[in-house]
Formats: sequence, structure tokens, C-alpha cells
Amino acid sequence: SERYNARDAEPRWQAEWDRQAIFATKNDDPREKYYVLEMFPYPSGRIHIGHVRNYTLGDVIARYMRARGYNVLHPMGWDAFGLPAENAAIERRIAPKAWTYDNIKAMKKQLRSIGLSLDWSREIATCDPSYYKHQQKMFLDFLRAGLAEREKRKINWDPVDMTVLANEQVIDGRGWRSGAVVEQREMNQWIFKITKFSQELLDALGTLDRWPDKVRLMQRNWIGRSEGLLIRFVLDAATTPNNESELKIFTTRPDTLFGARFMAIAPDHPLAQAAAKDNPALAGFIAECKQRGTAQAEIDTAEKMGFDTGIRAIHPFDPGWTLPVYVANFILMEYGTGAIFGCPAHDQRDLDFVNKYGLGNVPVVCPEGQDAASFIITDTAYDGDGRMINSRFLDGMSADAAKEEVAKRLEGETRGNEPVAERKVNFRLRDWGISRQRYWGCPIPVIHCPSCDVVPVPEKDLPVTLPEDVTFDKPGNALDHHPTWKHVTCPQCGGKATRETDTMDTFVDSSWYFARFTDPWNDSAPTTRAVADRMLPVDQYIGGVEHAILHLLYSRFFTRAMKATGHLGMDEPFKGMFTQGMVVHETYRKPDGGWASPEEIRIEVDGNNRRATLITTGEPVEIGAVEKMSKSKRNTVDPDDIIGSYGADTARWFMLSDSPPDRDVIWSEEGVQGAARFMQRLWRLVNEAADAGKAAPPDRPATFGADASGLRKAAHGALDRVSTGIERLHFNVCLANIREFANELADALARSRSNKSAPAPDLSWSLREAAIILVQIFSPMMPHLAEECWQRALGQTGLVSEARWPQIEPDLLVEDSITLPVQVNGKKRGEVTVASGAGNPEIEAAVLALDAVKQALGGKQARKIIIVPQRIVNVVG
Ligand code: ANZ
Ligand code: ZN
Repeated sequence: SERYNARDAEPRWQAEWDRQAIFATKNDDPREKYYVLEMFPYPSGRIHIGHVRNYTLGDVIARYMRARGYNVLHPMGWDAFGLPAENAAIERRIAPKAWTYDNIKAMKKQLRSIGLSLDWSREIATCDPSYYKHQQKMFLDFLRAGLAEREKRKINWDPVDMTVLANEQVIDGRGWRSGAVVEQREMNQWIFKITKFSQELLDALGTLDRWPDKVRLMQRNWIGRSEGLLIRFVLDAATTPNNESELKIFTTRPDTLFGARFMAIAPDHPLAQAAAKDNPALAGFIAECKQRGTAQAEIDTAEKMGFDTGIRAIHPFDPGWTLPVYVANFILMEYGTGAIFGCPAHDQRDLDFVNKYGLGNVPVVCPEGQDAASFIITDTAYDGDGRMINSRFLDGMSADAAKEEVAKRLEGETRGNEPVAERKVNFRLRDWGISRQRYWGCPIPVIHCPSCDVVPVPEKDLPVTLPEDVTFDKPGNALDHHPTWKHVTCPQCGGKATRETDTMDTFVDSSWYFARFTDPWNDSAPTTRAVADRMLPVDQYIGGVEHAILHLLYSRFFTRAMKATGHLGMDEPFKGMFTQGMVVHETYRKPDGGWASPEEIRIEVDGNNRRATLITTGEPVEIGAVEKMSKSKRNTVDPDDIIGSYGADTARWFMLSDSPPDRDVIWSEEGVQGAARFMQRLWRLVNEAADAGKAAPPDRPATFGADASGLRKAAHGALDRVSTGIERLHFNVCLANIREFANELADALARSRSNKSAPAPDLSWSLREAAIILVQIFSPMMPHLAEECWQRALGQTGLVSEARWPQIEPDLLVEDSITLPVQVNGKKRGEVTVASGAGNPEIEAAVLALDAVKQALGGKQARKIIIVPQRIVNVVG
């Protein structure tokens, strides 16, 4: 047969799938649903190879589950708001909307060329008013339910770009785009009260047993629950500014109280502010601290710095013991109480701090087996378990017992009618600040009125749409600069008022799109409850590990908030989660030190050596490390080029072949060529098997000879392994199984050809069966080739994309046989070989059929047969 021409076949089958709309999912389909979702793309302009991997993984599952008879939902859309559209507007003078929709158009065409089984009738773009109007409605619902609020918050302010920056956008204290030194400002921000669900979000992680452990752990750490004690320290009045008499701290280590050397408070702690009033040097220090970013990483890596306020705190167990109170740059106002006692021997930050300021340390927890007298701490704090030392009444206790003892004693003591200490569960998780001073986002639907304060936009006035006639000639928020957009009349009093010009963080858009996909046609509400409750949760979600924390946590919050406001009936949006690895590529270094792209070089393989040269000049190129694809290293490959020259099936196959899907896969030209050759091989093989099977009887033969049985075992074994492999997402293993089975089929064909005469009917039937199974098991990975084989080679009617997955014949899966010794009247007479799963009747029949046994019985009936499982068979004559 002629070569398989992917460039001709692929668009043809894509058009056929479209024409028959076979991937359009009906919400009233009575079959059990299965929802597969890959994280939707940002419309940056081009699909990159990582998308191809992500969507191919999801597509294999979707196609497989469809063949298994599920009502599969596999939608696609666009995470379409965000900063790059505004940057394009500034740099290239294209309106953000036009830029975004142009990109969507281009990328949709690219996605279609991959041959994904997507239901495009549900396509959504988050920048479309038909989407974000529902988001605005939910914002108002959340506001009413106390799940959204306005709050004064400390934020990172970029004075050049005139915008708030997320912590991740502050690099070394500077704005990531402008390079300007970031200021900390207090500003009114809209927040979502994710902390209302802190405990629930933590507890429910335990139910997500189809999520990667590492993702659950990352979420657990992000939520950061810790159990500790709030302790009120008395301040020495002689050293303390007016009206301040105590300092409340949060600690998780009350056991270390006798190792305390100092107290520390956040630069924006009220006590610090009070102390700075008549202390200009302290005020200067505080101002310096505030110039730093608020990012945790920033704080963790910055050098520990402090300033002695002169205030002294009194130790809760010793009125004669005072501790200096410092303002320190590593204490956050937003965590605990913004104040600590420092125990340098058992906390590294505190140790770094005292070593700088010469405050010394006293170890109070001694590791088991360590001599207390010789236990000293110099540069490394000890944060493990042990016995208490240097701690008066705690000495000799375990650290855990000491924690409990301190808590009990201080809880029982009162000062001014209040206990000196109380137990407290603290969470690291903060409420979600969603305000962005950006144009290209979902407008927050509220109005500020000088007399009525904050007034929600009446629902009948939704959506609040973005104006399109905006300019970006000034830095800052284009909504703010618009001459008319924000000027409105107050819906409550009819007076002059202004719109909120903040838009929502784009993470809001992606926190509920999976729910919208269940009924994107509903114009009057975000979801159709009955439909959403039937189609959700997402059974398999697939995406990059970079979203393991924020996006997944926000979506989990949103699902709960939507439940609380009546839009959904469940708590968890994603039943199964999978994080795929990256596509990486080797790098090529030119003699002049610059990087060469993969298209510019030629690779020669000589045994184990690979040499690279520049195609244009023949100069040698150094083959460098395999790295994440990036523009700067020029080691990217363009999906369009790959699909253009090899076809989508080859790209899909290669993507799945070499590595487990959660690991990085190394893209290589040789690997892709290998995949392309295998595709041709499958095409030939299926055609040959189809030819050999032409003479097959229409009905399944009653019995099969050895050759046919062997082939059928291989086919059903492969079918079984590929099925479970797909269910476990072990795609690379599936591909290895398919290759192996292809070899077995080729062997069977070769044997039958060498027999000169036409294959017997049972073998010819089995060859055809094998070809059908082969095509079906590779169809989720190479769907276009599979259709071509299905109709053109095998002459099947209909589409393989709609065919039911083949039935496994379990009898054929019994791989191993077992051999048992056989005794007649206590004397060994021979051996019997049976399938390992064979039952007693089969074993008895096989034993009685042995000539040696017949002889030993002398033609008489056996009186009794005793089978010792897995060991021996005794025949009693
Ligand atoms: C005394 C102590 C001794 C502490 C010791 C630790 C070790 P997690 O587990 O993350 O909750 N801390 C409390 N509030 C803080 C703030 N606003 N900024 C910076 N650090 C703060 O951490 C709790 C511990 O972090 C607390 O326990 C406190 O230091 C510090 F050997 O108290 B600890
Ligand atoms: Zn008003």
C-alpha cells in the first residue's frame, strides 16, 4: 500500500469529526458522565509545545473514556484577561480586545490542527461580557454573603507603572517591569474571604486521593496551620511610651520560653509606631524597612535587621527578668500578632539576629543522647525534639510536655480579668486581594458615592462593560483616565458618584470557568444548578505544577463560595488532578558564544556520539544541557512546524512516548523521526493484516489453532494492558505495549506468509481481529491514522472515534501456566500443565487425560482425586 499521508489525512478527518459534531456533549445524555479538562490557555498569540503535551494527555483520556461508553465532557476556552494585552496596546498600539481576539483566532486554528476531541460549541473567553457578567453577579452575591469585603491593606506599589504589584512581581525590592523601587502603601482593596474556609480547605485535602501528594503538600503548607499560644507580656512602664502596657505575641514554641533573649515586633506594629514618635532614628529604620517588598521570599532572604526601641518586656515567669524589644525587619504584621519572643538557640532567624546584635543564646531543649552540659549552640539553631534544660520547673520534661505545662500555667493566670495566655490556631493563608489597577480585567461592579459610600451596581445594570475607547498614553489604569466611564449617578441617592475602577485579579476568571463549561448557554445565571451538579466535579484535571497552589486553591474556595451562594452543590471542583512535566530541549552554543536554534543545525549520529554543525556554514556547534524551552536559549520548537512537517499524530505520539507524563520529556528531532517511522509502520502493518484477514469468515470461529490462539492472547493482553495503562495515566507504558504488540502482529503475519498457503480461517479471522484491536488501542494517541486505518484499510463503517472499546476476553489473559506433579496411589506417574487460574474440574480432566495416569489406573475409574493447590495432584485408584 502507498505511504500514509498525514498532511492529507489529518485535515480531512478533522473536518469529518466537525461535520458530524461527534465531540459535542449533550447535557441530557443519560449515560454516566466523565469530565476531562486541561487548564485553559492564555491567548498569548501562539500555542507552544507545552500546550500540545497538556492537551494531548487530556485528549487520550477523553477519547478512551468516550470509547468506554461515558458521556464525556471535554471543553476548551480562553483565559483572556491579563496584562500582556495592555502591554501589546502600549507597545504596538493595538486595542487589547482586538489583540486578544486575533490571538484566540490564531490559536484556535492551531489547536484544531492537533486533532483534539473538543466540544467547541462550549467555547468561552473570560474577557467576553457574556462570561464576566456572571462573575460580576457572583461578586455581588459574595458581597451579600460576607465572602467579599473592602479592606485597607498593605500593598506593593510601583510608583512608575502606578499600579499595585503582586508579591511575585517584586524582584529585589523593585517592580518587575519598571525597575522602580517598590513602596509599601496602605490602600483599600477588594478581598475574597478565603480564610473563612482555611480549616475546611485543609481538611478536605484528605479526601482528594486522586491528587498528587506533592500538590496536596504544597497546599497544606500554603494554608499553613499552626497550633500555638498567644501570650501577653507586661511592658516595663518606665521604658514604655504612654498608653502601652503590654505586648501580645504568638508562639508555637512556648516550651522555649526560658531560652528567650529578646522580643521583636513588626515595623508597622502600633508599638513600633508609638516608640518612633520621639525617636527619629527609629522612625528612619522603620521607613527603610517599608521600602522592601512584602514578599515572603524577600523577607526570608533579606539580612536580619533590628532596632532596639528601648522598651523592656517582663518575662511571664520571672518579674525580675526583662527582655529588650526590637523592631525587626523579619517580623510580619500580618501573621499572628506581629510580635514574637525570640529564642535564638532553637530558631535560625532568631539566632542570626542575636549573633548580629550580640544578645547571646541559652539552649533549653537538649537532643536525646546529648550531654546537656556540653550542648552549645553557635551558628546553627536546633529545632528538633528533646529534654528540657535550663528551664527551671520544666527541666527534664519532653518539649511536648513542656509546651503543655507552659500553656496550662499561663492560661490559668489572669491579669485584668483576662487570662495571660490563650491557645490559638493560626493560619498562614491570607484573604485573597482581588483588586488590580488594570484596564483589561473584569470590572468590579460597585459605585462609590460621597453620601452612600459603597453601593453595589444593581443587578439589572449588569454587566458593567469595559469601555473600548481607551488610551494607554499615561501610566496607570486606563479606566481611571477615561473621560466619562467612571462618572455615574448613584443608584441609591441619584447624586454624582464614581465607578470602582479596579478590576478583578485574573485568577478570579479561572476560578470557576470549569463550572461555566457545564452550561455556557445560560444567559441568566452563572450555572444551571441541575446541570452543574450532574456534570461536576471535573473527573480529571490536567495542568502545570506552577498552578499547584494558587489556581487550585482559589478554585477550591470559589466552589465553596458558589455553593454558599446557591450556584453549585459541591465543595470540591477537581476529583482527579494531574500535573504534567515540561517539554525540554538541548541547547546549542555557536563558536561566537551565541545560541543556535534547532532548525539552524544539523545533527550527525555516529554510534553513541552526536555532533552538531551549523547548516549554513558547517561550523561545529557545542551541544549543551537539556533545558526548559525558552526564547533566550533559542531551544524552542514551534508546534506549527512540527505538525506541518510530520503531522499531529507524530507529535502526539512522540509527546507520549519517552517519559511518564508527570516527568519532563526531552524533545528531539531524532525522537520525532522515530515516531514518524513508527506511524508508517503501523499503517503498513494494519494494511497487511487487513489483506490477510480478507478471507476471514464473518463469524467468530468456534475453535482456534495454536497460531491463532497465540496471536489472540497477544492482542487481548495488549488491549488489557493499554486499557489499565490509560486509566492510570501511564501513557508511555501504553505506547511500549502497543509497540510490542505491533511486533507480535508482524511476526504472526510473517509466519503465516511463510506457510505459502493462505492462512486457515481461524488465523485469518484472528489477524483481522488483531488489526482491529491494534487500531483501536492506538486511536486515542493517533486518532487521524486510526480513522484512516479503520475505514480505508479495515473497511469498517463509521468512525473509530465513535467505536466502542473492544471487549476483552478474559480467558485469553491467562498468561502463565502451572505444572503440577501427578501421583497415582502415592507413586509419581507424571506431570500436568494447566493455566494458572484453572479450577479443579479443569485440572481433574487434564490429569485423567494423561496416558501415564490411564495406564496406572489399568482402565479402572479413579475413586478420588485430591488436588493440593499449587503443589501436587493425587489420584486414588
Ligand atoms: C518563639 C519561638 C521559639 C518560635 C522557637 C519558634 C521557635 P509557624 O510555625 O509558621 O506558625 N512568628 C510568630 N509570628 C511571627 C511574625 N508575625 N513574623 C515572623 N515570625 C513570627 O511559626 C510560628 C513561629 O514563628 C512563632 O513561634 C514565632 O516564633 C514566629 F524556638 O516563638 B516562635
Ligand atoms: Zn448615593
